[in-house]
Amino acid sequence: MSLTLHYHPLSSFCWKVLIALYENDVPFAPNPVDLSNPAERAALLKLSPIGRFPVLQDHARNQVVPESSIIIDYLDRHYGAATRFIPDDADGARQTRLRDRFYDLYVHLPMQKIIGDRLRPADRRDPHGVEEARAQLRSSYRIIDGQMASGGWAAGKEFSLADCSAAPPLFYGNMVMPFGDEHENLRAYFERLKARPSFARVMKEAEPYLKMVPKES
Ligand SMILES: N[C@@H](CCC(=O)N[C@@H](CS)C(=O)NCC(=O)O)C(=O)O
Repeated sequence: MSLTLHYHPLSSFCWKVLIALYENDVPFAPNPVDLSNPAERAALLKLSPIGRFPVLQDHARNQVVPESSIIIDYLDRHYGAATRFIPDDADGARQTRLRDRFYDLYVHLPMQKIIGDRLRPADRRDPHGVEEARAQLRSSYRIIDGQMASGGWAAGKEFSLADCSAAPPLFYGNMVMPFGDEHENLRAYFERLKARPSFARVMKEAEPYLKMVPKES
């Protein structure tokens, strides 16, 4: 098989890439990485010095591709099929990449901060940082609710890179800081995402692991 995805079944950034792979039924070999295992960590670091997943390895093209957005761009160019993730026209592409950045920076990172803090020892927590992350997430929910007023997908009429970016942090975000009754358009958008077969499959496969997500303490 040409593609190997180095990943973890609970990792939200890996979900983002899994959605893209499942959208177009691209065959790949999943390689779950346990970062607490020194040999597996060293193997990942050899591929990508940042030591984070996802990392895609394309054996046929002799390429190692880290970073979720870059991986999806790569899949779009080299393993493209029915679902195109980045439109060909420059304005559409810019709008899609902008939304991708929005979801990574202003939804995904604050969500990670909130969950990541729960994994820290009690005396190493960062309540101020978590409060800032919650404020950012709150304001991002409001922004998304406005963006989604006319329905559709994150960057317009077509499912795209931006929706792959949106689904995982909205899933975990809603877990740690529920959307609330006031964000009707956001809730409707999330329902559309959950009904999308690619994301439904990702959620189903992650189900057995979800009990490992740390609860508030
Ligand atoms: N910007 C990266 C972020 C990747 C990332 O943060 N991955 C997390 C899992 S969701 C990770 O590898 N965490 C392990 C660690 O930090 O040690 C991307 O888009 O792929």
